[in-house]
Amino acid sequence: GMTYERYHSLEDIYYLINKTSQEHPDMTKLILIGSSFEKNPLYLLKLSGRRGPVDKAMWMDCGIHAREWISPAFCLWFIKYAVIFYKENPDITAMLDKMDIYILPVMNPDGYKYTWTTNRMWRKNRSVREGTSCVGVDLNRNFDANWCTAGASSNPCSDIYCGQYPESEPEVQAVTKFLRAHKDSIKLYFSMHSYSQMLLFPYSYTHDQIPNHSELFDLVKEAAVKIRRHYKNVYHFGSGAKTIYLAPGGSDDWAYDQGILYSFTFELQDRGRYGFLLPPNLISVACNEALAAVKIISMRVLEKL
Ligand code: 0X9
Ligand code: ZN
Repeated sequence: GMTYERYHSLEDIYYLINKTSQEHPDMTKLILIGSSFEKNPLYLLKLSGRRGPVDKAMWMDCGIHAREWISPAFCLWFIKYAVIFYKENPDITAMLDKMDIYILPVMNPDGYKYTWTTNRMWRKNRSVREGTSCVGVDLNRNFDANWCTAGASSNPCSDIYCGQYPESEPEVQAVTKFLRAHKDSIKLYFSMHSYSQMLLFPYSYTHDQIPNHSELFDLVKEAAVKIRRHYKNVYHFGSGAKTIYLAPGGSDDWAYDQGILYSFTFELQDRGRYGFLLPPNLISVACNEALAAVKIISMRVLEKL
């Protein structure tokens, strides 16, 4: 129905993922992995096929940056698609039969809430600290990956403030704790952002190439070609540092250095016409093309593993 072609408040998102997990108890599990600075819960939805345990998993987070509303909308879209099309669509069926999929729909609930109530263009979380009246840390600069070097700021008033130390933020702590505990099973990492239509992979903290650069390059290239064919939209692709900019302390680079060798950041629609204010009527195309990219990359990686 129309539910997923709208943006949802934080409360609505909690309600929707809870409802989906109750409607599909055989395929889902709701896991509380921690809480935000303001004590909003960080709920992870675990999706699995109707089968026995498996040793592989995929992770996807949405809403690291508060104003990027299409990102949480995509996580909800993906969840809905998975529960509806399991045993209908061959790709999602294979994915769920071969691996568990962990989805964090809103990694930055405090910031997301703030964009609904007070400032639509807020990016960071909402942590406060002594010595400054400026609020918030950029969660995608707070991971322990060449932390706070060029491309991040140590100024608490900056939109790319890296925080007081690596993993200073409870939202980042919750995610790194879970990923560390599951790093043997998690083979694929996706972080969803907007905007600019890019399919990125490590590194962003250095211009150096990762050992499997050409492998990941071929994967994102195939995904971009598919989006272009089916949706007529252009996505740029490549390593973060070369394709967008140098930016240390990011989740994708950290996950990669933990040994998750298939690690991606997607920048969803659009390319700047509406920017973060992507109208609701564009949600379905934005999500369907990103879904196509997630599916093709996941299917290729599963063939390799
Ligand atoms: O700067 C970012 O964090 C991301 N772009 S955004 O416009 N959504 O803020 C890009 C992240 C790429 N990956 C890393 N920097 N690690
Ligand atoms: Zn972002």
